Amino acid sequence: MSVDQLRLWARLESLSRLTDPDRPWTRRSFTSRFLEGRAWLAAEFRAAGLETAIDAGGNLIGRIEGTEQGLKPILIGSHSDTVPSGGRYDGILGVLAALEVAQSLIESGTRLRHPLEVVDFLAEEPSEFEGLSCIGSRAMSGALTPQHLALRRADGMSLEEGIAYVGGRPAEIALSARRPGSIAAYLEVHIEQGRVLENEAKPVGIVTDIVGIRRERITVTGRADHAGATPMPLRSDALVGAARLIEAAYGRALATSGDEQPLVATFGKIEVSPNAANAVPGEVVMTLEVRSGNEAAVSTFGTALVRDVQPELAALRLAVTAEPISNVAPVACAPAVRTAIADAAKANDLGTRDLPSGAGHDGVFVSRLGPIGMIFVPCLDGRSHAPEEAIEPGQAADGARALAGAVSLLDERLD
Ligand code: HGY
Ligand code: MN
Ligand code: MN
Repeated sequence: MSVDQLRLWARLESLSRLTDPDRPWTRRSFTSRFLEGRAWLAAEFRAAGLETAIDAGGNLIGRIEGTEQGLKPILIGSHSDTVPSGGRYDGILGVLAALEVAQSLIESGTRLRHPLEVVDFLAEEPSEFEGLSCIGSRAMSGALTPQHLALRRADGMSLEEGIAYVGGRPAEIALSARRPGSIAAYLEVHIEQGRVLENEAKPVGIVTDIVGIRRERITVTGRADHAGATPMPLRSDALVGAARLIEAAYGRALATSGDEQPLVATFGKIEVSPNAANAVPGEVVMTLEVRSGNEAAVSTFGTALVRDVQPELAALRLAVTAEPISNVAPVACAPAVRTAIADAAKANDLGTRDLPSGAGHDGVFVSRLGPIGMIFVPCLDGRSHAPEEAIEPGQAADGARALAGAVSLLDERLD
């Protein structure tokens, strides 16, 4: 069974163009733009011959029945939402490679033993609901709580309302969550979002594990004052305190770069108030995100940072607090799935390289339901979460070929 490279590339072009025109490429979850993309995807799923529906958690799922009764489904897919001003391929490559594999199976008359489900997971990227990510895969795996559903975004919409807005049925999420062991396997094709495969000229990366991610809300409290009339020794400038925390976090994370499991720390989101050129910042609220394969290091980084920098901030007449937002442990990809990917790549003469994922993915939650694996393809200069993100048509097709081969092998090998 072969995949159609031209059709895959044409679909990538079509879906990526459904973006906020003023900030390519942007298709934020829970927006009308996202629904445009979903409508297009659902039409493509149906045209390809998939039984298509949206599940309770808002995931778009296209299904092909298997030949053997009672076998658990193989899931393949990714996400179709983006970060603001993100790239064209993060997420949709995995959804459209999965669709290409499913359609090629149907067209070639190949029937798998297992049911096959192509999934577009809702809101994989940090959402406007307090930054919560992987919302659809949390819902599918029973990890979306009533507290999550009660989160509200700036315009007042609750996550519960948001899931209904995209066609989900929030009241049914708890009951319809899938059970551990309910899937045969999950595979996702994704751009690497790093430089390893490009540097080593390897077309396929076999992911070994997905890093753990912890996000905390750090609040620095000072006092808003007149920027002209307030002498420097009397100020409580919250942004100066935030700068000390940011500098300290950067240095501590940098120091781990040579470790076997390095840690990365990012303050990517920051709000200053009153945020006026002529006012001393009275408060800073920012998100500390820490990632590593080393779970213990991730869980203690924020607490240690605040504890150690707090005296310096007190001397600046500032207070600092840290509140957890989310915490996801690192997850290992399943050996049987990794082997199937390696065998499929070999059968397609595609060179491979094992590597960890520094990015988070829905597979972290889907791993609660069964064995997972990820197939990385190179992207230009490793760039992602930026409009410069780029891949070649052949690279996209290589990912789809490896996926097609791995699905066929897992279908033969798994019960
Ligand atoms: O943030 C991540 O790692 C992923 O791109 N959502
Ligand atoms: Mn992403
Ligand atoms: Mn992604």
